[in-house]
Amino acid sequence: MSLAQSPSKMRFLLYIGLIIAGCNAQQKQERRFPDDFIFGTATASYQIEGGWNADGKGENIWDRMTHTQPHVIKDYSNGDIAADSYNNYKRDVEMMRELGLDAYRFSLSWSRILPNGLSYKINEAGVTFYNNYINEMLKYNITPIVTLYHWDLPQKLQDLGGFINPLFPEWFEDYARVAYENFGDRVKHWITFNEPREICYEGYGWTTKAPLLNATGIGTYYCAKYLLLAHASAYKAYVNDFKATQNGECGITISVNWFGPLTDSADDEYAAELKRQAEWGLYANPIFSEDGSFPKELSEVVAKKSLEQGYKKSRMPELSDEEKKYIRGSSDFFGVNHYTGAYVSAEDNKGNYITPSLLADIDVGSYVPPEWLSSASTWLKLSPNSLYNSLTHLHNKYRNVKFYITENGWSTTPDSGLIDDDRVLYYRTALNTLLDAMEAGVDVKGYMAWSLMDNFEWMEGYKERFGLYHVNFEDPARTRTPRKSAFIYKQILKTRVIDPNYEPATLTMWIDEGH
Ligand code: PNW
Repeated sequence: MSLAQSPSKMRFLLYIGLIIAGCNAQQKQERRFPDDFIFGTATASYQIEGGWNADGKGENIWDRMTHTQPHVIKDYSNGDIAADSYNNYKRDVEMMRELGLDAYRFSLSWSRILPNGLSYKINEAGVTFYNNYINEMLKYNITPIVTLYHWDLPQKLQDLGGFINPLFPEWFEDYARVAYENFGDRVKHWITFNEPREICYEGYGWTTKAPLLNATGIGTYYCAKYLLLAHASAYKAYVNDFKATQNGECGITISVNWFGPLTDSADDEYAAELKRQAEWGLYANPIFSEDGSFPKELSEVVAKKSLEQGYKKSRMPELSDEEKKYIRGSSDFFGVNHYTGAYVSAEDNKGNYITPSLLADIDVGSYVPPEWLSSASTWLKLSPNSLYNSLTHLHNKYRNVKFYITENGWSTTPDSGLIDDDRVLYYRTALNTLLDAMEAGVDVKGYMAWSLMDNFEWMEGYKERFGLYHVNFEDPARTRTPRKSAFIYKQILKTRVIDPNYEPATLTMWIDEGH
């Protein structure tokens, strides 16, 4: 008997077919980003704005360092003009519309708004610039996400000791209030600091970011303490005096790369834990953990080594019970900047660390498999599951925290052109593992690609490019041109699905209806 002659068999097959189709649809459904998931891109003031002394802006630590010590930047360049967003902000917003962004994360230049850093003198031209930028975004329904501090401290405050001055929390709170007062009617997402590790370890404890303090072994830890107090002060100012009327949220962004043990030995597990505590736990624990203290093992190691080295007390300052209480819980979300990962070993691949220093304190080695795809940045490799590992780890460690990925991206060389297949592979891999993490129960509300466009990559100058858009820095107009990755990102945002086979038909951009 043929199938066609057996209605019951037909019905059965149809039924099975529907189940399979249903499962497929459901599977596809599960791999979609939710409609209310916020997709955006990120930038930072000093990296894109230029206009370094325009219309009353004060000097900041990057102006000072690049002008007086140009040799510390790989190509002797600086951010005096950068991508000239100060004059190109309408084009920036047009690019956001081309990509179909839900949100745009950018930072305010403190010394553009408060030239000396202190809040008694406001530079109205600076406020106007940000008003224009924000209003242009809102015209097209693009949500501004504002970082108050992305590394460009007013030089006058640095002259007074910067983050190590106990008055720093007060200065920062005053500045934050000026920002809430002027922009908070339209800005509903605030990030106090971008990447405490890069501020404190690289800038105060080492020489890989301004202000090059090189106070190894001490600078990092003292900076961490006052940064956390400043963050908590700005958070509380928002919650107490603005939240009820402005209805927004305030949090912090911390760089979290993944550090897993090289082997499953107890020593490597401990080494990896120490590394995580030194890299990000130092800043995250006081805010997100239940006890609100600096990480336990790291504190113990620093205290022990300090005494052995003849210090009277630990080089890591204490947080008093009152300070812990003040800092604990002071964030509505955890902003994660994630780029890469490495394996950590208790014995292998150690460096010759300067003593005392954060690296000598933890004294662990790290290993990066040679087969991981390399970017144009020495530190940035495609570490396949690192975003998933970081997010699930943080989710298990700090309960009930909601996350935004506030940066994630890939660098290419200046001459690598517009076909950036490695960047496409990196983004697709990261976004797939982000979906894995969300399916595993991690509460992630949004994702910002770093970066909207090529920009001043700090010590690397213009030698490393992170943009979805290429910027021509030779051209006075700083012309922006979309790379292939821009079209791939646009497609993912529009469909909410990562199609591994999608290829753009053309590299000519357009704006979809509604943007
Ligand atoms: C971020 N790491 O810094 C910054 O927030 C951006 O301003 C910067 O342009 C971007 O990443 C690319 O470098 C990081 O060593 C610097 O893993 C270094 C690391 C991570 C983030």
